[in-house]
Amino acid sequence: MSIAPLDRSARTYVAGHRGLVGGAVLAHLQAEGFTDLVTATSAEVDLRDRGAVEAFFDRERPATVVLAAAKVGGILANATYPADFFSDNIRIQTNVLDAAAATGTERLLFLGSSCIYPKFAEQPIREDSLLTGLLEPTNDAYAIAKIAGVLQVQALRRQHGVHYISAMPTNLYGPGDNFNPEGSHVLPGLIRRFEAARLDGDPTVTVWGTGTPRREFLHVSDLARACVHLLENYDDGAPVNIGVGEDLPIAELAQLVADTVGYTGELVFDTTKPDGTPRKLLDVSTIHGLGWRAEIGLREGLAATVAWYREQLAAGTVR
Ligand code: GFB
Repeated sequence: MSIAPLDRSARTYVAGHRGLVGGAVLAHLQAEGFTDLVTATSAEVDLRDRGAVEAFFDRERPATVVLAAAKVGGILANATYPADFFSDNIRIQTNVLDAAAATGTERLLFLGSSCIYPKFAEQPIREDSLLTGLLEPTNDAYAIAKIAGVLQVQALRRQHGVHYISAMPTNLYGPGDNFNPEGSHVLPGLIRRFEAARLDGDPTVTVWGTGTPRREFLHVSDLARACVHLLENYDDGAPVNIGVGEDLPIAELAQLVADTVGYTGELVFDTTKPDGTPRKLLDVSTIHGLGWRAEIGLREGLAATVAWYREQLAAGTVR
């Protein structure tokens, strides 16, 4: 298939439009002039329910699908609820991928995560390191579910000749994130904790782990742009990494969040909490070769996310 620009008038379904990724993808598609956008809340269509998904696809028959719906969470949520992360994600992606293939969806992008790669993969992590080593135990259930999604995309391409692709983003952040102090990822978790400490005048703030693991952070608006770019410029079964190409230690990130929030107290490291993977910097040469690069720097993106969080806090709508 020669890669053609997406038909902006064709029916386009964003699965997971109320989440961090889906919300950014929907906003980007609207900005790009897509005129026939379809969404459904989980109350309207529970994607874990195969019958409901089949009925939805029979009715809507989208030409393009971005599969951003998933059960996601930070290291503590993944370590605490592995069975839920496995079961929900396997059902969501299997139902959507099967229904898309059965109803003629032409282009589909499946979103995974950088945690699908081996815990001790050579850094930066290349896409071909997939399945070459043991996974990080705190999120192996979620990782196996996402790896299964990558393989299901490859199997559908082989068996049915569909032009579906998979993308593996690094750690994401931005407006629309989950700021729950226990279940969230590190960046929103720290924003919430430092802002509360600033407002309450707390002398110390606890950061989980040793602070030595390194993480890379991509603003979700950059990710949304990458999703459309890949749908219009990539058609192979191999997953494609999406990242910024640089990382930093958690301790440095925590200080950056404190500075951005304006917190001046002490950081305390709670080493009873897990560190997780020591590093997971993604090799982004594939997507750079396709003409996409991240544009939003961490300081700029963090300041905008803190501003957005404060607006939600004032409106009482923080998730
Ligand atoms: O973002 P995070 O929860 O997940 O944790 P991963 C990243 C690092 O931040 C870990 C430390 O070393 C945590 O110990 N950390 C420090 C904190 N303070 C906090 C805090 O307040 N909250 C959180 N959550 N972490 C996830 C996977 O791994 O990466 C997911 O579990 C997904 O499945 C996601 O793949 C992209 O980056 O370690």
